[in-house]
Amino acid sequence: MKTIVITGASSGFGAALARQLVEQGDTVLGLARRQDKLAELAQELGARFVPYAVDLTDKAALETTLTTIKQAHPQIDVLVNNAGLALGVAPAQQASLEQWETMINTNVTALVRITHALLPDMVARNQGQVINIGSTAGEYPYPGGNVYGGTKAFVHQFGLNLRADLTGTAVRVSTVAPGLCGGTDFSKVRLGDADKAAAVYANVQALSPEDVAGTICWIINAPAHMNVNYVELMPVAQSFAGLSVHRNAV
Ligand code: 8X3
Repeated sequence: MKTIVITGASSGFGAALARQLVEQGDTVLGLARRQDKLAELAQELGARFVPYAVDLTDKAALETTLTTIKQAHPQIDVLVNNAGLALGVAPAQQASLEQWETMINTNVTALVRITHALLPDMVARNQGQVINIGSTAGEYPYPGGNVYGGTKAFVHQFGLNLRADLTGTAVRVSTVAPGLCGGTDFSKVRLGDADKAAAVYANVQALSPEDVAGTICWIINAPAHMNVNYVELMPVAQSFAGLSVHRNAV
C-alpha cells in the first residue's frame, strides 16, 4: 500500500485518481486550493484521503505544506503532478500576459518546486515514482495553444531529463499526456464560459477523468523494473488536422 501525493486533487483527473487509489488501498495526500471541494472528497473517501488546502503558486504556503507533509509522512512513494490549467485561446499577439504567467506559475513553477522538494528523499530511499500530467498540446501545436502548449512541452522534456539524472536509481518518472477529455472544469476555466466549454465536447465521446486516472493507476501498479516514459491518450474521435498553409491571394 503506497502513500501518494496528488496535486490538483479536488476535481477532474486528480479526484478520479484519488478515488481509484483509495479504492485499491493506497493513502492519498491531496493538495488543492479549494478547501470546500477537498473537504467533500475527504468526507467521501474517509481516512485514507488526507486533504491539504494550499495555493500551489504561493511559494511560502507551498513550502510550509510540503514540510508538514514530509513530517507526517516520511515516505512518499509516488508524486503525481496533476495540477495545471489552460487560460485563454487568444493568439499570442493578443493574449493576456497575466494569464500566461498564471499558467507558467502553476504548470511549470509549482511542479518544479514540488518535485524538487520530494525527489531527494525518493533517491535517498532508492524507491519512488514521479508522474507528471502533460498534454497532447505539449506535442502538437495549435492556434491559441501558445503558452499552455509550451508549459506542457516543458513537462514532457523535464520528465525525460529527470530520467537521465536518475539513471542508476530505482526512482521512476512518467508523463501521461491526454488529449480531449471531458468531465472536468478544464474548458470552463480556459474559455471562461460554460456554454462555450460545453460546445467543445458536443457530440464527441471524449476521454473521461476515469480513463486518465486508470492509466495513472496502471503506471503506479506496473512492476518496479518497468518505467513508462510517456503515454499519450486521445479519444478515438480525435485525430490530426495536418499543417496549415496560408496562400496569398494573387
Ligand atoms: C488538454 C488537451 O487538446 O484540450 O490538455 O488542448 S487540449
